[in-house]
Amino acid sequence: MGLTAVSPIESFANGTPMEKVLEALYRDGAVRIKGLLSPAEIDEINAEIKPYFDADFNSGLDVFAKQTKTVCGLAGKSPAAVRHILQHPTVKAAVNDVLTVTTQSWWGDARNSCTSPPLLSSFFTVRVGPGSARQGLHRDDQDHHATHTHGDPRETTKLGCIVATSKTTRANGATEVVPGSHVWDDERKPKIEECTYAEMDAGDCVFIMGNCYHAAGSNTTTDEFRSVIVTLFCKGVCRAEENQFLAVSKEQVAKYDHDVQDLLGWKASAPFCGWSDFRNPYDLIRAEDTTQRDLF
Ligand SMILES: O=C(O)CCC(=O)C(=O)O
Ligand SMILES: [Fe+2]
Repeated sequence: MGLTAVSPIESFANGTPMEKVLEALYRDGAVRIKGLLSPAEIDEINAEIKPYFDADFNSGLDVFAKQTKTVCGLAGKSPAAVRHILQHPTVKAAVNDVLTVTTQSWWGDARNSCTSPPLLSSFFTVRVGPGSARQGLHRDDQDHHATHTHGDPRETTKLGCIVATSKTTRANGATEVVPGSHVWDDERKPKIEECTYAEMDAGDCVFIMGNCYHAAGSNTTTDEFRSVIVTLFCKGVCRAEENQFLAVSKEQVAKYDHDVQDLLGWKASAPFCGWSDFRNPYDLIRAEDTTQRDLF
């Protein structure tokens, strides 16, 4: 019948008080902000990323259509994206509210209250090319094997901020979102009829809770590229206690047996935790054929 009963994700103007934005985010699992970045800021980011797209990188992963290009590691490639997204006051406020963890614990006779600040989890572009099939609906907090049992909107380890760097439309692959799915249990399977589409102008963003089902849409156009920057943040506790990447040089890790390399973090944890350029990090230190990447 063409008509869908799924309500659109609520949109707010940039600068709307955070209480209103967060209320909608916790209620629906996702919320849009119009004009988070200015056209000049988007141009600056796109100019910094262009050489990497021109280098024609394709993840080779099944979770992206083969016509979809990705550029990962933006924190090292685009200082403008760092400034305009990671340091944006609205992004910081949302991330801190969703992901800051404060817990009380005993240390001897002292009752300590400690606060763990959020971390950047991944920072990459997704350019969906003409003819791309839709991605599978998924929750981004699956990386941390998060479980959802209490119907609690905040029961997640992650928050996503997807910034449009081109116009995104239903036809060219706007992000599919299932509003309300953030409070579902882990058995319920999301259906396409339950999706709405996060259509955006360049500079708009959608925040998506890590427990909310979503996917890159299909691109049914013949000539439009749909580009977004996916910025995922996670709870600061989602890491090892001692930083083994700084404790042991890459050269020394390469000399250890594979089981030690794995313990030091050079084997990704399935699904999708600990990758580098969407590859298993051990690809960087092991000489043998590494076609099995163990990401999923
Ligand atoms: O490209 C998009 O719209 C979403 C991509 C996504 O959900 C992901 O890669 O986890
Ligand atoms: Fe995702």
